[in-house]
Amino acid sequence: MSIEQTDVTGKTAGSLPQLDRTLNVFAKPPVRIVHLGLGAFHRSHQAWYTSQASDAAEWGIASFTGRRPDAALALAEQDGLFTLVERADSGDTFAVVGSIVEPADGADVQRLAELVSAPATAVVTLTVTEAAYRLGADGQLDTAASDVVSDLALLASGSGNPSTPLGRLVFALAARRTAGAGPLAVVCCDNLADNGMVARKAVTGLAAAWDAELAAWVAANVSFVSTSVDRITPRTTDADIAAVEAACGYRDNSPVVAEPFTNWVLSGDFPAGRPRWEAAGAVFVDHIEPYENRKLWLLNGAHSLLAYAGQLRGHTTVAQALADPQCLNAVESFWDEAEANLSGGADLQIPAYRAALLARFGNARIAHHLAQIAMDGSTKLRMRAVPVLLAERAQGRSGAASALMIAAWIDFSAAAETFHDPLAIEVADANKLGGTERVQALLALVDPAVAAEDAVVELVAGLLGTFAAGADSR
Ligand code: CS2
Repeated sequence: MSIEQTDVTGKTAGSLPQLDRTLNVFAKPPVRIVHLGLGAFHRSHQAWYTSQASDAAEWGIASFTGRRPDAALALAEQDGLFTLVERADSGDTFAVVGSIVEPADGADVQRLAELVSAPATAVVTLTVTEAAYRLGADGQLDTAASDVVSDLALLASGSGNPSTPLGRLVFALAARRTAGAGPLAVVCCDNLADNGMVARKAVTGLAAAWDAELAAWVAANVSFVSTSVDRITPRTTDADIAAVEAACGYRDNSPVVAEPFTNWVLSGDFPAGRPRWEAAGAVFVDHIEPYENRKLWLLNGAHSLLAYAGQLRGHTTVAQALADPQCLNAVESFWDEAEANLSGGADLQIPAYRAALLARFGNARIAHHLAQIAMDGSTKLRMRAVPVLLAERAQGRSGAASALMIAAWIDFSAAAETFHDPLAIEVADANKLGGTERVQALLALVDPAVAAEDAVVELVAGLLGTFAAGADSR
């Protein structure tokens, strides 16, 4: 793919990019990857890596939206092309990404099944959000969740199309089995610990509840690859669209803005092949856990802490919250706890990783909104705060800095005007209770084992109100 970049600070590196396939070096690559979750992050990450692979000409992506068709409609008007704005402290660079060759409405389940069952399709990637896997706090598929129940009914009766991403994927995998198109890899790119296993449990759980033979086929033919994905990608704004127009001289209705930093670590098999993503810097490892934990705890953990603490203290973006000493201290203390429990040795380069995070979070030109990060906290805290808290307590320490992240979430859940969470109703009910009972009920929504420990309930209860306006002394 031809990538031409412009430095908006003045110097032009190459000619201006164009949203025009005829000007790109390659014609449309054939669809060999199907993606679920067409959003900004997918475009700045997997689509970018695929466009930079050394065999990019062979790998096109059909990318399906989640709940609404809008992103696919807008992208389809541009033949799938979009501008990636890399926003550094020092300026912007612009590049056209051409790997998405078929932007599609997620509701078009027949097209999804057609593409997943095509023999050329080798990889299915997923960015469907942490909450979409519908695993309960016990780590198993929540077969009582209302959307799981209704998808299973639709699958069983054959009377309509499933509406959840996992239901749609299972439907499409059944079509691949019928077509005899052979094995393929499902690559989970959501921020979950052991995300390949999570995807496996969700997919096989749903398949087994529908059709035992399909579940056996999935077990024998689908490889679930675990990955750690990283690139800060805030939501695109109208100002971003105007910036692209001003710098590039064309109208792109779907640009995506991201930090220059990007990282992808993968572990698992690709039985039908894969793009040579390593040419773009992707790393393939045998043991992903240390990388996963480093990213989930240090980056995502700090993000969640800043999201709740920062908003309680009146901040809007990550960079603003980080500039507040009270929030920064909380992050550093949480990082100390996380670091003490990260195994992986010197290879993980934790001091350099922490320093780089401070610089990445401090990039004030990336307006990364805390409200966006604050969403789905009950699921996110399970990955970001709970493992560190439990590890600290297992070592005989208090885990106070991890507990503070949960306390901030609890305070935020009661104070927020908009509270977006798969358990929002349960959270609202728990918030009607008082004192310790309330804290215990809220903790139980995050992790029942944590809620069962009276000492943790007391610890969290004692930390409530830390980030209230004017509470600077803690
Ligand atoms: C963030 C992530 O919204 C969130 O929960 O923590 O989207 C984060 O920006 C990415 O994982 C960065 O790679």
